[in-house]
Parts: sequence; structure tokens; C-alpha cells
Amino acid sequence: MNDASDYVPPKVRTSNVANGGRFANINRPISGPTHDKELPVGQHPFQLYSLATPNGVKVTIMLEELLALGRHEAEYDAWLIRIGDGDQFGSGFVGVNPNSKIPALLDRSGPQPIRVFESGAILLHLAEKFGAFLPTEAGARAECLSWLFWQMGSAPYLGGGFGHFYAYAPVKIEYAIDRFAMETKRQLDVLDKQLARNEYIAGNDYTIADIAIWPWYGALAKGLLYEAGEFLAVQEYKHVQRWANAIGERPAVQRGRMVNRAFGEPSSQLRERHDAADFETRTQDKLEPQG
Ligand SMILES: N[C@@H](CCC(=O)N[C@@H](CS)C(=O)NCC(=O)O)C(=O)O
Repeated sequence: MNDASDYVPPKVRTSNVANGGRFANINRPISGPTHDKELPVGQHPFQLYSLATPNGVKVTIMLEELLALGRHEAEYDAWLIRIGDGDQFGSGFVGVNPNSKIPALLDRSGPQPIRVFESGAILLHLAEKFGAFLPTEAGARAECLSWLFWQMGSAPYLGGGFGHFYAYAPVKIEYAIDRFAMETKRQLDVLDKQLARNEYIAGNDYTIADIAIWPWYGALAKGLLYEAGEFLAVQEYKHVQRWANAIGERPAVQRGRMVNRAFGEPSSQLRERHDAADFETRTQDKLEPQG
């Protein structure tokens, strides 16, 4: 280990000194709104407030998959929440998600609006509402939900643990990187063994388990997360590679990845989505053509 430290935690944490890490400007130890700001509301039954991070993309993929099935009642307005600018601490957003994290959904399809936060809860809410991407037979349903909740429990090790210390922390701490890289590789191995025996995560069918896991572990396997493909030797996970490629080719997945995206190639950014035609007409390259 190359990073012995003389830091001794005090009895009570009181420090509010910025630690220089990425996101240090938005992290704080209390919850609740920092400012008054109503959320916009469009004309569709579902109002999504999000950003195209892996957690956000789960929901836009789900909505695009439902629309691809011909379920027009799944039409949605997707509003951009810039977490780097603190939009998640506006009073309207906190009303939809008291935890101030994207994605947050307002289901206005019934007599009273229903708020749903936590990406796993949103996937389950939509799957149950539309009777899609969630098996009904008890065993298959339990398998699907087990993998959905596996993802919800595992991703913080990948993102908050490995990704944070490998890519974002202002210092490289060997102990932390090694501890979370080991866990991330173990998770990839869990998935690889599961996908050696099954076409999709939960069996023969494409489900919300795939929709939840692909934006994290599929992206990781394709070297799109934290520039860590070589470090984690992701090519070794052959079955994860096969599955990641197959899911990535789905048109609804390709559309879902673009929604609320405010980074990357301008043609890949559909910052707000209010209509299916927006994919053709309102990507950033069309809204702000260069030169
Ligand atoms: N468990 C939550 C995690 C959501 C989450 O961590 N969202 C991040 C972006 S991926 C966020 O909004 N961060 C803003 C912040 O921490 O202030 C879920 O799956 O919905």
C-alpha cells in the first residue's frame, strides 16, 4: 500500500471544508430545498425530471421501450435537471424526491398525481402499470425482482466506491481503489456466470432487470464508464460482452440514452424530450448548429 495517512477522525464530524473532490460543490450533510423553484409540467401523462446518468437512463429506456411496444399511454415529457448546478435542491424537485437525486417521476395518468423516486421503484411502477417487462409467473417474477434489487444494492459499490475513488477523488488511494475494484470485478463475474446460462439477466425474456443493469454494467463492459475498461479487463467477461452488445443495439435503448443528455456529441444530446419527433429535430446539433 502506498498511501499511509496520519489522518485520525475526530470524535464528532464537524468539518464543512470543501474536500476538492468532484461534486464537492453540491454535496452537503443536510437534506431539503435550498431555493424556491417550481417544476415545469408538460402535456403528457408522465413527467420525468432527470439527467442521462446511468440511473437516469434506466427510466428513459423503459419509457422508450413501452412506446416501442405501442403503449402510447406511456408518452412523457423529460425535463433536464442539471445536478452540477444544484437543480435537485429546488423546492419543486424536492417535492417529487425528498432525497434530491435524479431520476424523479410524476405520474399524472390518474385522478391524483403520484410521485415516484428511486430508479428501481420507477421501473417497477411502470412495469406494473403497463404489465410489461416484468414476468407474472411467481418464480420468474421473483428472479427478475431479485436482479433488479441486486442492481440497486450493487451500483453504489461501482459508482460511489470504485468510480469515485478511481476517477473522481482528488487523491489516488490504493486501498480504496483496490477494495472497490475487487468488488466491481466480483460483480462482473456474478453477471458473467448468470449470462452464460441465460440470454437475458433474469432468463429468456428481456425485463426491467436488464433495463436497470445495462446502463451501469453494460456501459462498464463497453469501456464507457470511468475510462476503466482496460484497468478492469472488461473484455474477459465474454457473456457480459455478448449481452451488452445485444441490449445496446435495441432502438429504444439508443433513444433512451439520448434523453436528458447534456454532454457528449451534440447529435447524441436530446436535452428535453416532449415528442417522439424530437429525436429527429431537437438534438443539440440541430438546435445549435456549429458555424
Ligand atoms: N438510488 C438512486 C440513486 C440516484 C442518484 O444517485 N442520482 C445521482 C445521479 S446518478 C444524483 O442525482 N446526484 C445528485 C446529488 O447527489 O446531489 C436511484 O437509483 O434513483
